[in-house]
Amino acid sequence: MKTFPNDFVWGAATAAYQVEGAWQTAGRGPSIWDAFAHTPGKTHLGHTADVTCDHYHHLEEDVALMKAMGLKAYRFSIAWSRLLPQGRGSVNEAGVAFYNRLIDALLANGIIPWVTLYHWDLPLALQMELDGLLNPAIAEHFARYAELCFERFGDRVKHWITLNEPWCSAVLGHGLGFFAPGRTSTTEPYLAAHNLLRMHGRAVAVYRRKFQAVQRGVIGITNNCDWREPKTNTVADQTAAERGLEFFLGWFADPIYRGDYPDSMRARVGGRLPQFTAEDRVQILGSSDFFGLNHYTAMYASEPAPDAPIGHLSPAGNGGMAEDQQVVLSEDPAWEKTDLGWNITPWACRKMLRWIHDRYAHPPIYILENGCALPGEEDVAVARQDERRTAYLRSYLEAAHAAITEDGVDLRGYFVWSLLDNFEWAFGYSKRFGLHHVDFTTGCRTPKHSARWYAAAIRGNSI
Ligand code: GBH
Repeated sequence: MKTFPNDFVWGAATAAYQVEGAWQTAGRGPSIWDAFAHTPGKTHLGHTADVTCDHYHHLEEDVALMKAMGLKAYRFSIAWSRLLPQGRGSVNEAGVAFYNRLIDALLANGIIPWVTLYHWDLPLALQMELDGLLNPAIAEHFARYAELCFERFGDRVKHWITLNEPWCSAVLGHGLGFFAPGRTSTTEPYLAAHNLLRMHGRAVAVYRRKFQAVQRGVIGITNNCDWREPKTNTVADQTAAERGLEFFLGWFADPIYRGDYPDSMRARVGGRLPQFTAEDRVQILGSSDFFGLNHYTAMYASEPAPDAPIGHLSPAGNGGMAEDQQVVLSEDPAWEKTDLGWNITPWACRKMLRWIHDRYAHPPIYILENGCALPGEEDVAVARQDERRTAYLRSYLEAAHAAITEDGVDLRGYFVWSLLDNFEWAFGYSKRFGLHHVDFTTGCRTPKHSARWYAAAIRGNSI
């Protein structure tokens, strides 16, 4: 048996667009994901999240599921366009009321809310009128929206996450066009990423200047990173793997913890990689009270042969703009895979944590997402017997435990992705990550084996 530190935070996560539904209810404005999903050909079978889990109308029931598991914390996101239908300007009080009900219900059940301000659902008006993340002014608009959230919810919310996985917004949204707003470019990912960091920096500055002393909460960002394992132990492959991680996580974490993009990126991306103004640099440096990590999988990395073409290994990208980082990815056919084809590599989770610990001077870390999609789970009978998910979660938690006890990593919490089966972005409803099965016709929720196993782990603070 492996016991976790005393105050270890056991959580589960969701995101507004993936679970809420009620896309036109009570004054919610459209987001870029509504527009994207409603565009033919962008999502699996044209699926949209107009209804999805209908969490908007199942709020009390969903909090009861969390309570039944003994969840210590619940990570959810606020839909910017539910509060500000146009992204700026007048406030939709019905949207504020919905999140007040959710926050109050969580607290009444002893569950700590961890709130993400931006999980990819940019108000459509800001895309149409300003070009969204490509316009430097987006940072001010985000800071104003963030301030509204601190004002209205900060008396009860003490854990803030500015952005979820800016890498996805940059690479998948503006590089490969796989996510909203569906742009394809080798320049725009770097511009979007730069503005995302500026958005984060501004929002944190507002929180620290006006709210933190009184509200006494913490604020940070969560970045995603898939581990890169050197394919061989040659220096060339080790360097390639390191570079792969710098292009993936260093891109977003180095400016926050070290003051600029990694040297390897400056050298390869050249003039397409923006410079920080002195003001932005200072605002972004040190702007995270904790290190949020979303981690799922790993690949081998190797140095390309002199004449070898650099290809995208997967439609979801290879951890940076492939053309720029010059890292060849591959995988071991022996590795087990999830329903998304992602490798199940728990050992890599421990290495990932150690890498962050070493590179960023031992920050407090929270794994804010980890989980897996499994096949056949549209059938509730199959979903209830998800022992493979239980095994996945146990193996990653074992790796996390080793990172804490053997490597001295300051890991303080772990959030499963996800509480519920939900709208899996471009894959629509075809991929299921939930601890609870959702019947998308009836809205019925059913706990899977993994939900019961997780409840026992929480109860015992151990696996
Ligand atoms: C997260 O992103 C999101 O925050 C969440 O909304 C989403 O539902 C959840 O994960 C599940 O997808 O093709 O083998 O190269 C995950 C970020 C980035 C992780 C791409 C896997 C590709 C693996 N993902 N990465 S591979």
